[in-house]
Amino acid sequence: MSTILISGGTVVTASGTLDADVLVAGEKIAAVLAREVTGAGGTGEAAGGVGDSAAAVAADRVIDATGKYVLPGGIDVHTHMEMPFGGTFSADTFETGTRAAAWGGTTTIVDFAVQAKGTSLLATLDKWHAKADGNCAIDYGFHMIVSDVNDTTLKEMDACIAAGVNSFKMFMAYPGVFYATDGEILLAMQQAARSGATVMMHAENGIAIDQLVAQAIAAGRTDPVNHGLTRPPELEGEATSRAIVLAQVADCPLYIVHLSARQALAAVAEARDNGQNVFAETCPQYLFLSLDDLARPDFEGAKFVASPPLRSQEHQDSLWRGLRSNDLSVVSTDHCPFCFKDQKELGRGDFSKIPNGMPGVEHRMDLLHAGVVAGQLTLPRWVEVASTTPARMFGLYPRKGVIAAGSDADIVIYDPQARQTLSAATHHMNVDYSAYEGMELTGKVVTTLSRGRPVIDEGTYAGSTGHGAFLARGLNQYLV
Ligand code: DUC
Ligand code: ZN
Ligand code: ZN
Repeated sequence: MSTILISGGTVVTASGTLDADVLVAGEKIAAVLAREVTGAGGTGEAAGGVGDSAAAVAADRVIDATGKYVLPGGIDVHTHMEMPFGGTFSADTFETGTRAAAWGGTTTIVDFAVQAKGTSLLATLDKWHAKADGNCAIDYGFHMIVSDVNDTTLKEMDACIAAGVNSFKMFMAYPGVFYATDGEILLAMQQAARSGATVMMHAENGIAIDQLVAQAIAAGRTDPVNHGLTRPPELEGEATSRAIVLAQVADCPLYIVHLSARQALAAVAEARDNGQNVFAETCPQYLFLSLDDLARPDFEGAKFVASPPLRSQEHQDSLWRGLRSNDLSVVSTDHCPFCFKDQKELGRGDFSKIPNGMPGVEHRMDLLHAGVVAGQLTLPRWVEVASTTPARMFGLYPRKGVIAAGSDADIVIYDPQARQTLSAATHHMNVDYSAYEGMELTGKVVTTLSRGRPVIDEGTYAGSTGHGAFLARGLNQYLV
């Protein structure tokens, strides 16, 4: 079994930082070897495997991580590779998307299998396995999008759970496509609750939104900014509150995806204060971009069309606060890239035809590190929202999400001083624009290990298609 010693770095986990060397044996972390404990917060998970001094360890390879952070690999629990949407497909395949993820320090994704109306959940799952199997550079799991609630679907939810897919996304938006009525949502929540599975909700009031969209188009307001203006934050707040009530009645764990509005955050915070099993994620685009980007001239705003839409600036402060208070527990990307040329352009002259989604899987760790640099998050909180909590929320912990003896050696060596400029010219996602073009950041991935295998090795791609394995997941580990 080959061994790697990562020496001289600062191990960062959700519970603190520790000056320690990390010994990898085969696919697992064999030991965390403390050099010196750095005060309060320096003990905890990172110290779980403290053993011999590093000097005594011989390894096949030694990676010098002096001056670098050593992190558990990022876990992005919201991606859409090759997703059918709006008459086209998201532009990253499992191959290109997982490669880009690794460049950015993400070692696990959880993608969404999408049930089309009139099809079965199990056939859908087979289809998504066929897309991913043998193509991924890093490990992956699936959630299931339920868009057709009927007796067969409800029964199949249990079979999905047995197959390691125990989180089911539903939509209060997109009438006629993914939309589920309140009654259908209640039925699916009751079904999920019997097994302790989680319902994930796209919480926007799609019925009201469709009226606003029709009014805007009829009035000739067709530019991309109208995508945002016709999806006001109040309608995200309302849908979030309604989802919370339905989950309460069904006694079902609820996870609000891609939360963007302070009204929605307030509803989540209240439910959590009341002891309900309600959780939420936000995404970097809602922390760093705004309605002003959607309003960029010459159709450039189309690059920023995603749902829920980018919000005005004041929502960003609430979201950062929510991340600190843990009312927002996770940051995922909702990576759903569509090229500007030929895909976003489908909506020239009618914003409602612009495919909804933005690229981001490559830059989540870096953008959140920018939040650390700006004082919005602490280092351990960075790791917590980007890796440890996603692992616990979606039943992957402690195999993933922590640097500890016995865990998978999914490890990122991160240079906190390196400078980089985000650009479509240098990113690895299969999309012809960057939502963050020209943004200068401090911090960059040097090396990414997936189960002990270098995928990014000192700034060079060293991975292989098909290394990534399917992860059957357990239940949410936060239920109260
Ligand atoms: N919701 C998502 O979660 N992803 C892409 C589009 C959408 O509306
Ligand atoms: Zn959604
Ligand atoms: Zn999504």
